[in-house]
Amino acid sequence: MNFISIQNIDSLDKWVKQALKIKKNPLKNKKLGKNKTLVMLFFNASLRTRLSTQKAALNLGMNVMVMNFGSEGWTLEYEDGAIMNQGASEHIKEAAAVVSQYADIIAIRAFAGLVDKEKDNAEMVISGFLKHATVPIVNMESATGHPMQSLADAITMAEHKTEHRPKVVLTWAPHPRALPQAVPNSFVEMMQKQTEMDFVITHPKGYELNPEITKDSKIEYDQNKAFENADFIYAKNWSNYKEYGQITNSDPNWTVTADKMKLTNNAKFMHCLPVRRNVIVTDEVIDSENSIVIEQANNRTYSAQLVLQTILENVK
Ligand code: AN0
Ligand code: CP
Repeated sequence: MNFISIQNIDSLDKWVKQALKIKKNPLKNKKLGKNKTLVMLFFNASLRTRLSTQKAALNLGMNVMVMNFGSEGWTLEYEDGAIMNQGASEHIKEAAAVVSQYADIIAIRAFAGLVDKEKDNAEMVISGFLKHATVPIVNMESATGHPMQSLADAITMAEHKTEHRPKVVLTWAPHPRALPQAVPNSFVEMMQKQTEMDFVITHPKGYELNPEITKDSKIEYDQNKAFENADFIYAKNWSNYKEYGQITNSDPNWTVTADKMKLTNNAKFMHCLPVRRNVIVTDEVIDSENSIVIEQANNRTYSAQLVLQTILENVK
């Protein structure tokens, strides 16, 4: 069993309930991972994913090895039949097979390059490991998805919802650097699996996410209108998907402010972090009582722990 996408979750309600059970007693399965090793490979920076996934593995009694592959590993070749007389030193075929000798589970972070849409959509790194590794693979944010984040988001909303059918708004916000669509993609896919929530995406015209992911999810281009009566505001920047990887809008009017939060039903504020203060969201909002970003980060541990536990139970 691999955990690559939100689509690997059969019943979201069931997974959220299980994660909340783990949160109540995180050390209950301390023996499950005994003598099993998680190898985490990072092709990009991380704070939360690295520490929460490591903590989850330790809670399960696993051993953990972490490698910053992007800066410390050999440059990998992914193309079949490549004549390797250029920059890459090692082929994914050997690299993935070799890491599998040391690992019972391999977790990988490899962001979108945001240059070549087809390459990013092909998930070169994750697909290469899926093809050539011999142990389960976990996605810690790939080119197109960040499912462990969205599972943590679902857990956090379940804990903080006060309405029977809350309204959840995913809002684009400006950012000085081009960011991937992975977080909003997985958030959308997770929201599509919610049975008792209304969902609206708001972003400037032209910033549509991949339509194969958004499908018939509602889009409202007027941010103020989208915020009306919302119970959760989930802010995130992403770069343009059509004009791939470009920043075609940096309008500060899209920043989440206290005035905008006043339009909501006393909504909770969410962001996956790291966040640029006073660009994505004002200090006033992120420092307010309605901000649940730290609890969201805390829930990354239980999201990761459920994923690792499910895999360990399946390979036993
Ligand atoms: C990354 C992104 O937007 O995908 C990671 C978020 C979890 N964010 C940045 O690079 C700032
Ligand atoms: N939210 C998240 O994945 O944070 P890091 O990039 O710090 O891991």
